[in-house]
Amino acid sequence: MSALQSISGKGQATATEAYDAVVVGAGFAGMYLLHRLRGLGLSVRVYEQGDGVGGTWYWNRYPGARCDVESMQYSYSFSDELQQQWDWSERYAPQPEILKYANHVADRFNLRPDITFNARVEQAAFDEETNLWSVTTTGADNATKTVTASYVILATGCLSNARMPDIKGLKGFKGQVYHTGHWPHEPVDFTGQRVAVIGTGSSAIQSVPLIAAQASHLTVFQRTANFSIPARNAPLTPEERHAFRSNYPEIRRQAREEMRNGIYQDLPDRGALDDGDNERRARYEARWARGGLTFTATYNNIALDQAANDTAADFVREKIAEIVGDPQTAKLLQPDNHPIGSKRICVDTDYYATFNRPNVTLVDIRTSGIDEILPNAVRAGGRDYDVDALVLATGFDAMTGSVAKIDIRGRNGQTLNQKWAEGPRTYLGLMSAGFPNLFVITGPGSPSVLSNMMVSIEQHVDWITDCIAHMRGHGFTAMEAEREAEDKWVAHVNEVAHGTLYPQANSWYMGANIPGKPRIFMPYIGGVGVYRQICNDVAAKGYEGFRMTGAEQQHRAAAS
Ligand code: N01
Repeated sequence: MSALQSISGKGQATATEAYDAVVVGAGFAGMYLLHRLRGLGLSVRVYEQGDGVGGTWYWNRYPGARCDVESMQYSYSFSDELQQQWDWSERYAPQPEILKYANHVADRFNLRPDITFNARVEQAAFDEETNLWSVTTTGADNATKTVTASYVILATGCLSNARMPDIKGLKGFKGQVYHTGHWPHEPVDFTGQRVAVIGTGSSAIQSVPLIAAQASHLTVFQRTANFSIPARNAPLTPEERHAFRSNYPEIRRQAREEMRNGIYQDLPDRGALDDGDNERRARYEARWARGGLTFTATYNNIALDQAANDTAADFVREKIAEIVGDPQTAKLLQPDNHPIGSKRICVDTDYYATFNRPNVTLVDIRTSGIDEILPNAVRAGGRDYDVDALVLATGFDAMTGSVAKIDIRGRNGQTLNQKWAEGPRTYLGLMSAGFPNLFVITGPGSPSVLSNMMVSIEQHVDWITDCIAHMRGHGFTAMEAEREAEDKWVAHVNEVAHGTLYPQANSWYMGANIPGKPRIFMPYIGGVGVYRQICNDVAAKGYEGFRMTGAEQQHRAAAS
């Protein structure tokens, strides 16, 4: 099919662009998808609301933003030349470098001609007669445009819908207001300013030390204390790069097939209670000294067993008390209402130590919340804190937020928002029954945010590409998840989650950060290796649990 088809009717020519596939989003998922689908010979159009590639790394430009998975692993594996040639400068690359990498990939694989920037996808509606989607976008000039496509693939990202908190008086604040997830492209200078940061998740934990170093005073408003592990970030040496590069095939294989979270690491061979106090402390000390996310992999039952979890949580709480000089501040910073790891664990550089600075104040808002924002102050617990600028590190409507912003209409005109009103329902996190030929990359019900996103993105893109190749090879024009398979999968995702400590926390994994959002544990916690095997088995069994149709009509049409 050509990228541009002219459909003429009764002498009046109207032109509609028709694509084989429309991809929503030009982050790492959308870019790789474009590359693979073009490889199949498909015409593809990617719509991206930003004016550049990079997705999360395009929007999250706050001070200190960097990835928390080591860059040698948080990178594409599909091109060996790329992974051999790209030089990461640090163990955890900063956001500008990751964005540079995204742009390099876009240029290297000549992706830009098939991407429309500054275009928001507003609606996607499925036509049951033609098996085609109509996709409507709004461009920078506010003009709307509709194209058709056989497949629509949502590569919208899990943490892309920055959430403005509903705090009284926010709109009347006279100074600058920033959201970490929607940071300006121009440099922001807080020198000489009194700054408030609201929130203490990963984004705050990364940005607080840098903002504190600039601001005349920083006030951090904390509703829930979080566990954070030192990153131990450092420049990568040529030897370290070489160690990865020379062993990449095996490292990538293990990350994909053997690791629960898609990060190559040494796996624990025992539970936390299998060691005595001294041995356990030595192991935690070693992981703490090494730094990074893998702290919670010191033992194999930290996410499963409360008593085991307590040993890791106690260790981190002790570390906080050691680092923070003022005992009252240290106490506030020690998380005490959720198991360690049940909220996404944070990785920091000098976060806790920042509270030893004379120009930093921690304000506990756990019970009272923020009363209101005044034109030049934040009022909390009946006290006013004068500020010149406000940084909202209040997170995202995660996993479903960006999908929900699009008016997606499947069979019988049912919208995806109607179908997901009680929580997202998918088969394998890839498709939702009633929405044929609509795929989601790293959707709810897949490991996604519990994994190295690059591993999960590549797995989904490869699976979907193979699936579309299979459909086309067999003449199928529509594919859809079967309701029964979906129900079973949703039940399985739920059951596995409830076998762990994760659902105990009021986390964004559970939708708990958004008032009114259904409390469902959204990602699949079974691990990327297990999940990959399930997806491969489904494909090997002729896409079991999916219904493929259309080949009969094609045969009939060919015969007549
Ligand atoms: O957002 P969050 P984030 N009044 O939702 C608080 C990834 N990420 O942007 O916990 C007062 O974690 C809220 O309080 P509570 C990573 O997966 C990765 O920091 O709801 N406070 C919380 O403290 C991460 O998990 C990287 O009680 C309010 C904070 O705001 C995810 O993105 C870097 C409030 C939000 O924390 C999200 O992280 C950054 C209100 N009305 C992010 N509303 C790396 O790769 C919310 N809060 C390193």
